[in-house]
Amino acid sequence: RKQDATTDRVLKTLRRDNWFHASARLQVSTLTNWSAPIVWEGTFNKSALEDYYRKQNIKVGLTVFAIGKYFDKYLEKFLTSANRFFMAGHSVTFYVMVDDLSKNETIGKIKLGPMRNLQVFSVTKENRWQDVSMTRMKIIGDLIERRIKHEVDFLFCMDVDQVFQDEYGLETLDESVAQLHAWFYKADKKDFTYERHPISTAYIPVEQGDYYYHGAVFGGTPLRVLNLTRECYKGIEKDKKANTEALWHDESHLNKYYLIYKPTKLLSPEYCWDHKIGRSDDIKKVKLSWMPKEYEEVRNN
Ligand code: 2GW
Ligand code: MN
Repeated sequence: RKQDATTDRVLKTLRRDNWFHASARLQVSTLTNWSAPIVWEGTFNKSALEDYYRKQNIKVGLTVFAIGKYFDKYLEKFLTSANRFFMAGHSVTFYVMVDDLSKNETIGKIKLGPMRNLQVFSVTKENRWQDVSMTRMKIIGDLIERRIKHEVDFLFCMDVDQVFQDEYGLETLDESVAQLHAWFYKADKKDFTYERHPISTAYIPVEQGDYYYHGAVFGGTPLRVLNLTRECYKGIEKDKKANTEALWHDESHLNKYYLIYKPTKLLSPEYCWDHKIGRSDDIKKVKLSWMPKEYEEVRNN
Protein backbone atom coordinates (compact mmCIF):
# COMPACT_ATOMS: atom_id res chain seq x y z
CA ARG A 1 0.00 0.00 0.00
CA LYS A 2 2.53 2.50 1.19
CA GLN A 3 4.78 1.57 -1.66
CA ASP A 4 2.01 2.33 -4.17
CA ALA A 5 1.36 5.70 -2.58
CA THR A 6 5.04 6.60 -2.86
CA THR A 7 5.19 5.59 -6.50
CA ASP A 8 2.04 7.56 -7.23
CA ARG A 9 3.39 10.68 -5.63
CA VAL A 10 6.79 10.77 -7.25
CA LEU A 11 5.51 10.20 -10.74
CA LYS A 12 4.27 13.77 -10.57
CA THR A 13 7.61 15.26 -11.53
CA LEU A 14 7.35 18.70 -13.07
CA ARG A 15 6.84 18.71 -16.85
CA ARG A 16 10.10 19.43 -18.57
CA ASP A 17 8.94 22.40 -20.64
CA ASN A 18 8.04 24.13 -17.38
CA TRP A 19 11.54 24.15 -15.97
CA PHE A 20 14.21 23.07 -18.48
CA HIS A 21 15.84 25.20 -21.18
CA ALA A 22 18.02 22.97 -23.32
CA SER A 23 19.26 25.87 -25.45
CA ALA A 24 20.49 27.92 -22.51
CA ARG A 25 23.93 26.30 -22.77
CA LEU A 26 25.08 26.13 -26.37
CA GLN A 27 28.66 24.96 -25.79
CA VAL A 28 27.67 21.71 -24.10
CA SER A 29 25.26 18.89 -24.77
CA THR A 30 21.99 19.28 -22.86
CA LEU A 31 19.98 16.30 -24.14
CA THR A 32 20.83 12.62 -24.53
CA ASN A 33 19.91 10.75 -27.69
CA TRP A 34 17.07 9.15 -25.69
CA SER A 35 15.87 12.64 -24.87
CA ALA A 36 16.80 12.85 -21.19
CA PRO A 37 17.81 16.32 -19.98
CA ILE A 38 21.44 16.91 -19.02
CA VAL A 39 21.22 19.54 -16.29
CA TRP A 40 23.84 22.31 -16.43
CA GLU A 41 23.93 25.59 -14.56
CA GLY A 42 21.67 27.99 -16.47
CA THR A 43 19.37 25.33 -17.97
CA PHE A 44 16.81 25.27 -15.16
CA ASN A 45 14.18 27.65 -13.85
CA LYS A 46 14.65 27.55 -10.10
CA SER A 47 11.50 29.45 -9.15
CA ALA A 48 9.25 27.22 -11.28
CA LEU A 49 10.78 24.18 -9.58
CA GLU A 50 10.42 25.70 -6.11
CA ASP A 51 6.77 26.67 -6.66
CA TYR A 52 5.91 23.21 -7.86
CA TYR A 53 7.74 21.01 -5.37
CA ARG A 54 6.92 23.15 -2.35
CA LYS A 55 3.25 22.41 -2.92
CA GLN A 56 4.04 18.70 -3.12
CA ASN A 57 5.89 18.89 0.19
CA ILE A 58 8.55 16.49 -1.02
CA LYS A 59 10.99 14.57 1.12
CA VAL A 60 14.47 13.75 -0.09
CA GLY A 61 16.86 11.13 1.29
CA LEU A 62 20.64 10.98 1.04
CA THR A 63 22.68 7.88 1.89
CA VAL A 64 26.35 8.06 2.73
CA PHE A 65 28.88 5.58 4.11
CA ALA A 66 31.66 6.59 6.48
CA ILE A 67 33.51 3.42 7.40
CA GLY A 68 36.88 3.25 9.15
CA LYS A 69 39.19 6.15 8.44
CA TYR A 70 36.70 7.82 6.15
CA PHE A 71 34.60 8.70 9.16
CA ASP A 72 37.11 11.13 10.69
CA LYS A 73 38.49 12.22 7.41
CA TYR A 74 35.36 13.18 5.49
CA LEU A 75 31.98 12.84 7.21
CA GLU A 76 31.75 16.11 9.12
CA LYS A 77 32.58 18.25 6.09
CA PHE A 78 30.21 16.25 3.93
CA LEU A 79 27.27 16.59 6.34
CA THR A 80 27.90 20.20 7.29
CA SER A 81 28.05 21.23 3.66
CA ALA A 82 25.03 19.08 2.74
CA ASN A 83 23.07 20.65 5.58
CA ARG A 84 23.67 24.02 3.97
CA PHE A 85 23.44 23.29 0.25
CA PHE A 86 21.59 20.01 -0.41
CA MET A 87 17.89 20.71 -1.11
CA ALA A 88 17.93 23.86 0.98
CA GLY A 89 14.46 24.66 2.33
CA HIS A 90 13.13 21.13 1.79
CA SER A 91 12.82 18.10 4.06
CA VAL A 92 15.94 15.97 3.96
CA THR A 93 16.83 12.74 5.73
CA PHE A 94 20.49 11.75 5.92
CA TYR A 95 21.01 7.99 6.19
CA VAL A 96 24.55 7.61 7.50
CA MET A 97 26.25 4.21 7.65
CA VAL A 98 29.13 3.76 10.08
CA ASP A 99 30.97 0.70 11.41
CA ASP A 100 30.86 1.74 15.05
CA LEU A 101 27.79 3.21 16.71
CA SER A 102 29.86 4.82 19.46
CA LYS A 103 30.60 7.37 16.76
CA ASN A 104 27.00 8.51 17.17
CA GLU A 105 28.27 10.98 19.71
CA THR A 106 30.57 12.67 17.22
CA ILE A 107 27.80 12.82 14.63
CA GLY A 108 25.37 14.22 17.22
CA LYS A 109 27.61 17.27 17.61
CA ILE A 110 27.10 18.23 13.98
CA LYS A 111 24.50 21.02 13.96
CA LEU A 112 21.76 20.44 11.42
CA GLY A 113 18.98 22.77 10.30
CA PRO A 114 15.30 22.35 11.26
CA MET A 115 14.25 20.54 8.09
CA ARG A 116 17.02 18.00 8.38
CA ASN A 117 16.81 14.65 10.02
CA LEU A 118 19.62 12.22 10.64
CA GLN A 119 19.54 8.44 10.96
CA VAL A 120 22.68 6.48 11.76
CA PHE A 121 23.11 2.77 11.03
CA SER A 122 25.93 0.46 11.87
CA VAL A 123 27.19 -1.95 9.24
CA THR A 124 29.88 -4.60 9.31
CA LYS A 125 33.23 -3.38 8.08
CA GLU A 126 34.42 -5.34 5.07
CA ASN A 127 38.10 -6.24 5.04
CA ARG A 128 38.95 -5.17 1.52
CA TRP A 129 38.21 -1.58 0.49
CA GLN A 130 36.82 -2.83 -2.79
CA ASP A 131 34.22 -4.73 -0.75
CA VAL A 132 33.49 -1.69 1.43
CA SER A 133 32.61 0.14 -1.78
CA MET A 134 30.72 -2.69 -3.52
CA THR A 135 28.72 -3.83 -0.48
CA ARG A 136 27.09 -0.40 -0.42
CA MET A 137 24.79 -1.69 -3.19
CA LYS A 138 23.51 -4.49 -0.95
CA ILE A 139 23.13 -2.31 2.14
CA ILE A 140 21.38 0.55 0.33
CA GLY A 141 18.96 -1.90 -1.30
CA ASP A 142 18.04 -3.48 2.03
CA LEU A 143 17.57 -0.09 3.67
CA ILE A 144 15.34 1.14 0.85
CA GLU A 145 13.08 -1.89 1.27
CA ARG A 146 13.03 -1.65 5.03
CA ARG A 147 12.65 2.11 5.50
CA ILE A 148 13.62 4.55 2.81
CA LYS A 149 10.77 3.72 0.42
CA HIS A 150 8.30 4.55 3.18
CA GLU A 151 10.02 7.77 4.17
CA VAL A 152 11.12 9.79 1.14
CA ASP A 153 10.02 10.59 -2.42
CA PHE A 154 13.48 10.91 -3.92
CA LEU A 155 16.82 9.45 -2.91
CA PHE A 156 20.46 10.21 -3.62
CA CYS A 157 23.37 7.92 -2.78
CA MET A 158 26.78 9.53 -2.54
CA ASP A 159 30.46 8.97 -1.74
CA VAL A 160 31.55 10.72 1.45
CA ASP A 161 34.84 12.09 0.10
CA GLN A 162 33.28 15.20 -1.38
CA VAL A 163 31.93 18.54 -0.22
CA PHE A 164 28.98 20.69 -1.29
CA GLN A 165 29.95 24.20 -2.22
CA ASP A 166 26.83 25.62 -3.83
CA GLU A 167 23.10 24.97 -4.08
CA TYR A 168 22.30 21.40 -5.08
CA GLY A 169 18.59 21.68 -5.59
CA LEU A 170 15.31 20.46 -7.05
CA GLU A 171 16.64 20.54 -10.61
CA THR A 172 18.49 17.30 -9.81
CA LEU A 173 15.38 15.30 -8.91
CA ASP A 174 13.97 12.72 -11.28
CA GLU A 175 13.00 9.06 -11.55
CA SER A 176 16.52 7.85 -12.36
CA VAL A 177 19.45 10.23 -12.09
CA ALA A 178 23.05 9.62 -13.20
CA GLN A 179 26.16 11.73 -12.73
CA LEU A 180 28.57 12.45 -15.62
CA HIS A 181 32.11 11.66 -14.48
CA ALA A 182 34.16 14.88 -14.47
CA TRP A 183 37.23 13.27 -16.03
CA PHE A 184 35.34 11.66 -18.92
CA TYR A 185 32.54 13.97 -19.99
CA LYS A 186 34.47 15.06 -23.08
CA ALA A 187 36.23 11.75 -23.71
CA ASP A 188 35.74 9.36 -26.59
CA LYS A 189 33.59 6.41 -25.61
CA LYS A 190 36.33 3.97 -26.60
CA ASP A 191 38.43 5.54 -23.83
CA PHE A 192 35.80 5.15 -21.12
CA THR A 193 37.07 2.97 -18.27
CA TYR A 194 34.23 0.46 -18.59
CA GLU A 195 34.92 -3.17 -17.73
CA ARG A 196 36.25 -4.67 -20.98
CA HIS A 197 36.49 -8.37 -20.13
CA PRO A 198 33.50 -10.44 -21.28
CA ILE A 199 33.87 -12.69 -18.23
CA SER A 200 32.49 -9.92 -16.01
CA THR A 201 28.77 -9.11 -15.90
CA ALA A 202 29.80 -5.44 -16.10
CA TYR A 203 31.33 -6.00 -19.56
CA ILE A 204 30.67 -3.31 -22.17
CA PRO A 205 32.15 -3.84 -25.65
CA VAL A 206 34.29 -0.96 -27.03
CA GLU A 207 31.74 0.08 -29.62
CA GLN A 208 28.99 0.40 -27.00
CA GLY A 209 28.17 2.88 -24.25
CA ASP A 210 26.53 6.28 -23.87
CA TYR A 211 28.47 8.14 -21.17
CA TYR A 212 30.88 7.33 -18.38
CA TYR A 213 28.92 7.75 -15.16
CA HIS A 214 30.41 8.40 -11.73
CA GLY A 215 29.74 5.97 -8.90
CA ALA A 216 30.00 8.81 -6.40
CA VAL A 217 26.46 10.06 -7.09
CA PHE A 218 23.32 8.25 -8.22
CA GLY A 219 19.70 8.78 -7.40
CA GLY A 220 16.05 8.67 -8.31
CA THR A 221 12.84 7.49 -6.76
CA PRO A 222 13.40 4.88 -4.05
CA LEU A 223 12.00 2.08 -6.20
CA ARG A 224 14.19 2.95 -9.17
CA VAL A 225 17.26 3.14 -6.94
CA LEU A 226 16.21 -0.16 -5.36
CA ASN A 227 16.16 -1.81 -8.78
CA LEU A 228 19.57 -0.31 -9.58
CA THR A 229 21.20 -1.51 -6.36
CA ARG A 230 19.70 -5.01 -6.71
CA GLU A 231 20.84 -5.40 -10.31
CA CYS A 232 24.32 -4.07 -9.61
CA TYR A 233 24.74 -6.30 -6.57
CA LYS A 234 23.59 -9.36 -8.53
CA GLY A 235 26.34 -8.59 -11.04
CA ILE A 236 28.91 -8.14 -8.29
CA GLU A 237 27.99 -11.52 -6.77
CA LYS A 238 28.03 -13.32 -10.10
CA ASP A 239 31.49 -11.92 -10.75
CA LYS A 240 32.70 -13.14 -7.36
CA LYS A 241 31.46 -16.65 -8.20
CA ALA A 242 33.33 -16.44 -11.49
CA ASN A 243 36.37 -15.31 -9.52
CA THR A 244 36.56 -11.94 -11.24
CA GLU A 245 36.12 -8.30 -10.20
CA ALA A 246 35.22 -5.41 -12.46
CA LEU A 247 37.86 -2.74 -13.06
CA TRP A 248 36.10 0.02 -11.12
CA HIS A 249 34.07 -2.22 -8.85
CA ASP A 250 30.52 -0.93 -8.20
CA GLU A 251 31.08 1.93 -10.66
CA SER A 252 31.60 -0.57 -13.51
CA HIS A 253 28.35 -2.31 -12.63
CA LEU A 254 26.57 1.03 -12.38
CA ASN A 255 27.72 1.90 -15.89
CA LYS A 256 26.47 -1.44 -17.20
CA TYR A 257 23.12 -0.88 -15.48
CA TYR A 258 22.63 2.59 -16.97
CA LEU A 259 23.53 1.29 -20.41
CA ILE A 260 20.55 -1.07 -20.17
CA TYR A 261 18.17 1.04 -18.08
CA LYS A 262 18.69 4.57 -19.39
CA PRO A 263 18.64 7.27 -16.72
CA THR A 264 15.84 9.83 -17.06
CA LYS A 265 18.12 12.71 -16.10
CA LEU A 266 21.88 13.34 -16.21
CA LEU A 267 23.80 15.80 -14.07
CA SER A 268 26.62 17.85 -15.58
CA PRO A 269 30.11 17.61 -14.07
CA GLU A 270 29.29 20.84 -12.19
CA TYR A 271 27.41 18.51 -9.84
CA CYS A 272 30.54 16.51 -8.97
CA TRP A 273 33.62 18.39 -10.07
CA ASP A 274 37.28 17.61 -9.44
CA HIS A 275 39.20 20.87 -9.01
CA LYS A 276 42.36 19.00 -10.01
CA ILE A 277 41.08 19.15 -13.59
CA GLY A 278 41.63 22.91 -13.55
CA ARG A 279 39.56 25.74 -14.91
CA SER A 280 37.06 25.10 -17.67
CA ASP A 281 34.53 27.34 -19.43
CA ASP A 282 31.98 24.53 -19.22
CA ILE A 283 31.96 24.67 -15.45
CA LYS A 284 29.91 27.72 -14.47
CA LYS A 285 29.06 26.79 -10.89
CA VAL A 286 30.46 23.87 -8.91
CA LYS A 287 27.83 22.43 -6.61
CA LEU A 288 29.73 19.46 -5.22
CA SER A 289 33.44 18.80 -5.46
CA TRP A 290 35.87 15.99 -4.79
CA MET A 291 37.92 16.19 -1.64
CA PRO A 292 41.64 15.67 -2.09
CA LYS A 293 42.66 12.15 -1.14
CA GLU A 294 46.02 10.67 -0.40
CA TYR A 295 45.45 7.15 -1.61
CA GLU A 296 48.45 5.67 0.19
CA GLU A 297 47.40 7.09 3.53
CA VAL A 298 43.77 5.94 3.46
CA ARG A 299 44.05 2.76 1.44
CA ASN A 300 46.83 0.94 3.28
CA ASN A 301 45.26 0.22 6.60
C1 2GW B 1 37.84 3.13 -0.05
C2 2GW B 1 39.03 2.91 -0.73
C3 2GW B 1 40.20 2.69 -0.05
C4 2GW B 1 40.19 2.70 1.32
C5 2GW B 1 39.02 2.94 1.98
C6 2GW B 1 37.83 3.13 1.31
C7 2GW B 1 36.61 3.40 2.04
C8 2GW B 1 35.46 3.78 1.36
C9 2GW B 1 36.59 3.41 3.45
O1 2GW B 1 37.57 3.07 4.16
N1 2GW B 1 35.47 3.78 4.12
C10 2GW B 1 34.35 4.16 3.42
O2 2GW B 1 33.36 4.55 4.05
N2 2GW B 1 34.33 4.11 2.06
C11 2GW B 1 33.09 4.50 1.35
O3 2GW B 1 33.11 4.05 0.01
C12 2GW B 1 32.98 6.02 1.32
O4 2GW B 1 31.63 6.42 1.32
C13 2GW B 1 33.62 6.32 0.00
O5 2GW B 1 33.30 7.61 -0.50
C14 2GW B 1 33.09 5.18 -0.87
C15 2GW B 1 33.90 4.87 -2.14
O6 2GW B 1 35.28 4.86 -1.85
P1 2GW B 1 36.22 6.02 -2.43
O7 2GW B 1 35.50 7.32 -2.27
O8 2GW B 1 37.56 5.94 -1.80
O9 2GW B 1 36.35 5.61 -3.91
P2 2GW B 1 36.64 6.60 -5.20
O10 2GW B 1 36.49 8.02 -4.80
O11 2GW B 1 37.90 6.18 -5.83
O12 2GW B 1 35.40 6.20 -6.00
C16 2GW B 1 34.95 5.75 -7.22
O13 2GW B 1 35.17 4.35 -7.41
C17 2GW B 1 34.63 3.50 -6.40
C18 2GW B 1 34.92 2.08 -6.79
O14 2GW B 1 36.30 1.83 -6.80
C19 2GW B 1 33.15 3.72 -6.23
O15 2GW B 1 32.44 3.34 -7.37
C20 2GW B 1 32.89 5.18 -5.97
O16 2GW B 1 31.50 5.41 -5.88
C21 2GW B 1 33.47 6.03 -7.08
O17 2GW B 1 33.28 7.40 -6.79
MN1 MN C 1 34.99 8.86 -3.64
